[in-house]
Amino acid sequence: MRFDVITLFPAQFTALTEEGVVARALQRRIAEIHLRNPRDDTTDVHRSVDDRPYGGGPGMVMRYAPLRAAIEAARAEAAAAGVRSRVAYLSPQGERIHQAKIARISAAPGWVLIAGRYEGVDERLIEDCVDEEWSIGDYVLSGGELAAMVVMDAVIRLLPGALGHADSARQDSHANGLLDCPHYTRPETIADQRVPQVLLSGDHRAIERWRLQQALGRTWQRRPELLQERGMSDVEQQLLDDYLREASRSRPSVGAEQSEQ
Ligand code: 4FV
Repeated sequence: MRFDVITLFPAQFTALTEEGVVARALQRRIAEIHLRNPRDDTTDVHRSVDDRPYGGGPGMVMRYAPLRAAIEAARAEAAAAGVRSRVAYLSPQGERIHQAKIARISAAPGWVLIAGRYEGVDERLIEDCVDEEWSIGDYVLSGGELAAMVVMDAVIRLLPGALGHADSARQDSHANGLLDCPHYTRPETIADQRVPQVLLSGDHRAIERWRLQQALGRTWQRRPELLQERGMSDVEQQLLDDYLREASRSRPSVGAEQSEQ
């Protein structure tokens, strides 16, 4: 998988490319990230990449021409390497990204990502050159670089061979539309807190069942809308009912608010 990132701050990406799962995936050629600064695609003596907004108002807007030139150059380089890349712009106006979308993004051979700065980019650049617009959340960043890194990290870790244990991506939270179950490691006891007995049982079916029940219960309590979206099998509904009954027994308050819903 190939990413070409159009950015005024290429050095920021060392946070992603120097260490960790993504750095290892790059070393293993499971993915590649190319950074391109649109300032290198300017033609004027001031190498200007931004200008004042028509209609006045605060801030600056990224200019059309340097961005278009950078996108076309990046797509041409990718095509020369046999990769047909689609173009995505990271912005708060984009489609909200979630795990299912990340999985779809990871299925494409290549993406050119535009990391905006200032107030954003000239709208005509989006109309003429952008295939998809993505948002990582309803808040405003000072630049699209962090958003591009978030997307690339979430995508690259899904690629075959990127994670040590192939299964771990499949067991991810959100991978099955649920929040993740609790995790424990040594020591077995901390103060009076013991690791749930089932996890010490060696009974993998019981452990799987407990982890699913925990994921269902926590999703119900913390993100009920995800469960509405996802739906549940009869077995899962039964597991959730048992979880909530157990929860209301151990923490009466839990019962109270449930009945209200
Ligand atoms: C953003 C987001 C985001 C907006 C103005 C960059 C900034 C500045 N990108 N999801 N939320 N972008 O806040 O993707 O140009």
